[in-house]
Amino acid sequence: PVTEAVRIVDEDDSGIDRAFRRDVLQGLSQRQKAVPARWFYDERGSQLFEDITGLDEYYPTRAETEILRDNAAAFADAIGPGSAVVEFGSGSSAKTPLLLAAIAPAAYVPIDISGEFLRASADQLSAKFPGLPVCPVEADFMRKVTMPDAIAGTPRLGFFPGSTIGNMVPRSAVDMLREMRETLCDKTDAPAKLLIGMDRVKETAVLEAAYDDARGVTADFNLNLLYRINRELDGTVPVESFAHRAIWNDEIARIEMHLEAERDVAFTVCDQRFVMKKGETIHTENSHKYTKRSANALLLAGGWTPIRHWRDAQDRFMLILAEA
Ligand code: AVI
Repeated sequence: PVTEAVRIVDEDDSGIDRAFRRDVLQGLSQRQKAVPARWFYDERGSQLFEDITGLDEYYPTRAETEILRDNAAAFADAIGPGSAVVEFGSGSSAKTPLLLAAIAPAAYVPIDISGEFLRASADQLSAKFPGLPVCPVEADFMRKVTMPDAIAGTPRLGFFPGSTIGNMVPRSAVDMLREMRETLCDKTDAPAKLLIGMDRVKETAVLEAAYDDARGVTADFNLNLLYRINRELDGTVPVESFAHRAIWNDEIARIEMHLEAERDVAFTVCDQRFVMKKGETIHTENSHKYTKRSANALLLAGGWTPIRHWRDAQDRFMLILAEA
């Protein structure tokens, strides 16, 4: 049984997402132009990301799936039965069945900002687990999300796979972890846990290939942001004059994705004019990589105490269980 998704996105009278407009106009007005990575995920962006997860070069999805598959009994032991699994940014929920099959949950609450994708994946999951209450919520999980009444009083397990936390700078990651704690601990005395995926620091060549694949799918994913700006914010960005770049920043332990202007360009977005010199970039994504220590420090700063760590056989990725 799938309940109707609760819609919380804030649009103006002409259907423009106010937060998207604010982020793009502010971001393009900075000296180093930047647009937050969360705006990649319109329907096409979500589909392109799914395609990325199947690429030879993009190891994180396979590594995390391996951890979930190989440690089912250990997850069941550490988490126990009867939790409401609250998945933050569920996307296509591809890894979720492995977790749900391992721990015998009481309910599943997928939260995602992309509503259509959310409903389709909730339906698919419900078909796989008949009898499991599925309560999708269309929302931005960077802020506290009100949980459906259906899971009142049920212990909650937050599930945040995919190393999506890596797409946030530490300050935002800490804010988000605190909001997740608010979401999961609200109106219940039951304990809350969080199972979170983080990508590990490794060789530069492996990291850069994962974000600049030979088929150019990641390039399309990056460039799709410009098409989205043109479509949804009445933009005139000359997309064909931009190129995808992925660079390892060793000081901060992160991959950075940029869109580089290949010639001098001028364009408008919501009637505001912007100019860029050849070689200037729009910084579109950070993907932070962690060691066990840096991951623990981040979780602790966000109000979560790490209690278990699991890794894949090649040491590429980790899943961490923490408690509130
Ligand atoms: C969603 N996120 C964890 C992906 C990552 O690896 O940082 C997004 C991505 N960007 C390019 N490829 C994948």
